[in-house]
Amino acid sequence: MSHTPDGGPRVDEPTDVHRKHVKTWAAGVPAVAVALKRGLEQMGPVRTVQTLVKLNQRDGFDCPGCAWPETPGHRKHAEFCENGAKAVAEEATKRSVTPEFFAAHSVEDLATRSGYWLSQQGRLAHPMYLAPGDTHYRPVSWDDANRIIADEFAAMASPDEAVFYTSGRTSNEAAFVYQLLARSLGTNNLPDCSNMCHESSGAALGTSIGIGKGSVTVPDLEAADLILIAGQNPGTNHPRMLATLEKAKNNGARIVAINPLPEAGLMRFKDPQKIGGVIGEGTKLADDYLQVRLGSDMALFRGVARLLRDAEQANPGTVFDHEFLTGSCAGTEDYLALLDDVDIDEVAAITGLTRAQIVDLADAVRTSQRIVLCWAMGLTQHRHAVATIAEGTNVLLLRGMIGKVGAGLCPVRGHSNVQGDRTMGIFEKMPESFLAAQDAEFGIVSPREHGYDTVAAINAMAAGKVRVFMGMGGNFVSATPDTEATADALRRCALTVQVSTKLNESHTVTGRAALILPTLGRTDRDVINGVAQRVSVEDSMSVVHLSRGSLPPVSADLRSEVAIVCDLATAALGADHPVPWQELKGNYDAIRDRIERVIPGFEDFNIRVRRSDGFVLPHPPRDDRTFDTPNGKANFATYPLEWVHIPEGRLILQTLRSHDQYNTTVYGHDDRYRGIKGNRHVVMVSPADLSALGLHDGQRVDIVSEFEGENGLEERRVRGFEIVAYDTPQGNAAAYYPETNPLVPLGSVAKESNTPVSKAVVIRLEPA
Ligand SMILES: Nc1nc2c(c(=O)[nH]1)N[C@H]1C(S)=C(S)[C@@H](COP(=O)(O)OP(=O)(O)OC[C@H]3O[C@@H](n4cnc5c(=O)[nH]c(N)nc54)[C@H](O)[C@@H]3O)O[C@H]1N2
Ligand SMILES: Nc1nc2c(c(=O)[nH]1)N[C@H]1C(S)=C(S)[C@@H](COP(=O)(O)OP(=O)(O)OC[C@H]3O[C@@H](n4cnc5c(=O)[nH]c(N)nc54)[C@H](O)[C@@H]3O)O[C@H]1N2
Ligand SMILES: [Mo]
Repeated sequence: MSHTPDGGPRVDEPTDVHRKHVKTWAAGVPAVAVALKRGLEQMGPVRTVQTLVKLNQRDGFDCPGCAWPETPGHRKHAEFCENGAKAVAEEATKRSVTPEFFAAHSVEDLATRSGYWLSQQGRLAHPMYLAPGDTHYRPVSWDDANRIIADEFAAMASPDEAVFYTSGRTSNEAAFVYQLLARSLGTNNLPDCSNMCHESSGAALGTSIGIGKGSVTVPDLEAADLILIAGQNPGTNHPRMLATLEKAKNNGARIVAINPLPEAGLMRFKDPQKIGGVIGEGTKLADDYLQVRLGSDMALFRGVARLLRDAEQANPGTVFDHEFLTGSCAGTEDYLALLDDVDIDEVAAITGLTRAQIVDLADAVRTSQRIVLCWAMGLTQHRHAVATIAEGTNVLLLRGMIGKVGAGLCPVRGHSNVQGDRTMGIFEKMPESFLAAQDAEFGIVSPREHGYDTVAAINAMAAGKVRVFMGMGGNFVSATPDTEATADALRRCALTVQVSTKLNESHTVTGRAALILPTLGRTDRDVINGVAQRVSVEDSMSVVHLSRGSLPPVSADLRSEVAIVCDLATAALGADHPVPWQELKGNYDAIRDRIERVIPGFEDFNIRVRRSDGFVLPHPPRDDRTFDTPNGKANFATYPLEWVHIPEGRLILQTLRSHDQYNTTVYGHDDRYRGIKGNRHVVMVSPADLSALGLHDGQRVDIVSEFEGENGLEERRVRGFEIVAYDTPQGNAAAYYPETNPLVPLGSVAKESNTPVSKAVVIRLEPA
């Protein structure tokens, strides 16, 4: 893991921080240089050319980097993106992890290495088995691996002793057969990375507008006149979004960034594909930068709503979209009544903004005609995340900003197919309509009782209720909260199975037995029965399109995720099971035919997905302003106002991504835009807090989190972090994920969505 069991850094990790200038612009020439360097290091010249020209191309593969869509009609031009290129280099590396590697390194040895070291070893090349009591993984045949899992399934007292986790890179086809396997076995235990990611968005939007997905397209953003970007760092995590923002800007949009940190990518963009981006100043993005305190966005949105209401009362008929409110919304009066209690000076105190900044924002919202609200983890990973997102939605509803060109709600997804996986049924509580349709199609009986989400799965493992844990991608032990507690929970399983491309910490923290099943990635050629297979994915804006890898796999022993699931299902459920697993495995078109018959919106799937830009799934609010809620209306939410309180002498810590990582995969140690290089064990603290706490820049500290546990006040500790004085609001701190995951308490979750609260951890700093 990224820390020793007592919370210190790993021996192989660099510990000296090099300070650089904090950047005020993103991309440009350095981005190209870094991408090429990493590409050449990992892939060599031939694969670098082969991959980078195929990225997000019509006949190429979907970038495993993020879920930002391609601009329709433009997929023939390579859209350059530094972090997309790094993601590809990481996957398409020529290095490989062979059985000889595992013979040389015991699991105990591997467990002392950092995540960075593990992933640098290269692509997993052979199925490996760790037998009970063994010290080393040893090679195993695919047939034996499937038999080991099938035997363990057979030994379960109930199908609910199995847990099937999914990370968001899995294709639609693989996700569909994977959930079909879980439900054929008889369990809905299908936790996924989304439970830690945009679950709060799905929960809020589901109640408010009847569908948990965003309502805008790229052309909408380009046509907007006001774009609010709250709790998102697109310069690092969705770099291709910057090109869209630049276009919107050139079309006259005003951009407002709402973020505790001055993120370079929100300030200025130098497009490396344009001469102006190479030698010029680039394009200014955010017109206004609102440096809010962590967890204060709900108060800000409510303050804006109050000012809108006051303006409407002063000049009736000029602010609200009355036709929309009367015809399409419910709960408007209740919500407006709630605004009586709002005091703008209090909102200023909560957010850390000035009254003038809040009034300015409200004026912008009042006078703009096409407003888009974008957000990501800065809103979703709070205790009151669902209420916060619902509040932002309320503001847009007041102005009728949904279901019209240039306006709408834009939760920006993370993993490249996390949205598609959910559409395919990766969810512990899929609706009856899905289960009934699937049962009718296949002649199975899916269980109806809801399964475990991610946090519930950890609790069940800790309670000894889980026999088999299977991970379809991802890095469960590092991505989840409360690392040591989660690790102990995983160790209680009889068997842990990881379907993976790269070595990670979840291969070193195992059940009594463990399997590593190496799989093909997006960039790899996938040939079954002599026919090249293609998979499909759904991006953040509900566009479904094909992806085909073309690189020769690093080893002949890799299998596709679809093949792995179908062969396991055959071994576990028998050749005469009603689902024709081998037929599905033999041709992915057959899987798409089934998806078409089970899931609405996939009519003529195989035909439409072959069109150059794929096709867009239905979205009632966006398509025709209809709302698939129980009352058929868009609903105003009326949550009590909440924000994050900062206890005396304590700080609120957000855990976030550096510019040089993909979730738990650390690409390198250069958080270039924030000017922090060489060491990831850092904590960013405001100069004002440093003097108040008697600490100083460069000092080594332990970070201790404090929370109310089952046994009263509990703490967690990580050691050896270096303080970096940084421009963050007073009372707020920031440090990298996953190094700080041990600090996030398992019991600290968002209401309704059960998402771990990774952006508001109460901490104190103790000099080391
Ligand atoms: N290169 C790269 N790309 C990625 C990923 C990656 O790790 N690396 N991860 C992918 C995944 S799975 C996801 S979910 C996305 C994540 O994309 P982001 O959500 O951009 O990721 P984070 O690094 O968690 O950044 C959170 C941002 O929100 C701000 N923030 C934190 N708390 C608050 C708050 O209370 N209010 C406001 N207004 N702002 C706040 C932080 O300062 C930071 O700028 O990126 C995806 N793309
Ligand atoms: N403290 C804190 N915790 C967080 C977050 C945070 O902001 N703060 N963010 C949360 C979020 S938003 C998310 S999405 C989760 C991420 O949680 P996960 O999705 O579980 O984690 P990743 O690091 O993306 O998974 C990386 C691993 O996936 C495997 N992999 C990569 N590509 C493929 C593939 O094509 N197929 C298969 N089978 N395997 C593949 C590789 O082995 C790699 O090691 O973490 C969450 N945890
Ligand atoms: Mo995510």
